Amino acid sequence: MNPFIFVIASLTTITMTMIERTFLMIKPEGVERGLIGEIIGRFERRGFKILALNLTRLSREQAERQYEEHRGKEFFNDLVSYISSAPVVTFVIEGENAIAIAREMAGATDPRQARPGTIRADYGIDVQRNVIHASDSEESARREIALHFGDLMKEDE
Ligand code: RTP
Ligand code: MG
Repeated sequence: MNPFIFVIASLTTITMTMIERTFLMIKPEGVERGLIGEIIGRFERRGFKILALNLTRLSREQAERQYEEHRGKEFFNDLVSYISSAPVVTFVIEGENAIAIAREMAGATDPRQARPGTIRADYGIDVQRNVIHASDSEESARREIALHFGDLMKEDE
């Protein structure tokens, strides 16, 4: 192979296959409706490794911190009350391009707009009760993993 093409191909492979971690949360109705196994199974079958997992109920403060980018928006209070109203499952996955792929698997925010085959389309119809949260960027993933699984970050230091 032409050495120049080889270098470009190798660089492309390196940039295309970034091993990432991302934060996910099955929202209260997902837990209540018995969808935990169903949803986690999708990430396992896709090939992601589950690095941390917790069935927990978020305090109001934790829910506010989780969604702090939305503070001041008209849906913020309802969102925080809802997320802290009952148990959720928080988990961290690891794998190639985990952040973008998890967002794609979650689907559009409003389940009515989400593509069939995505979690939000397959299990919901209500924008607030849209079953799952997935970090939307590398920065959010880092921040949210630290917020919910601080110990996991310490292990990496
Ligand atoms: P998430 O953070 O939960 O993964 O959702 P997302 O990135 O797709 O959407 P985002 O804009 O971050 O909104 C956070 C959550 O707020 C609720 N929401 N309600 N009533 C409304 O118009 C409205 N808009 C957003 C949704 O539950 C959304 O997931
Ligand atoms: Mg979001």
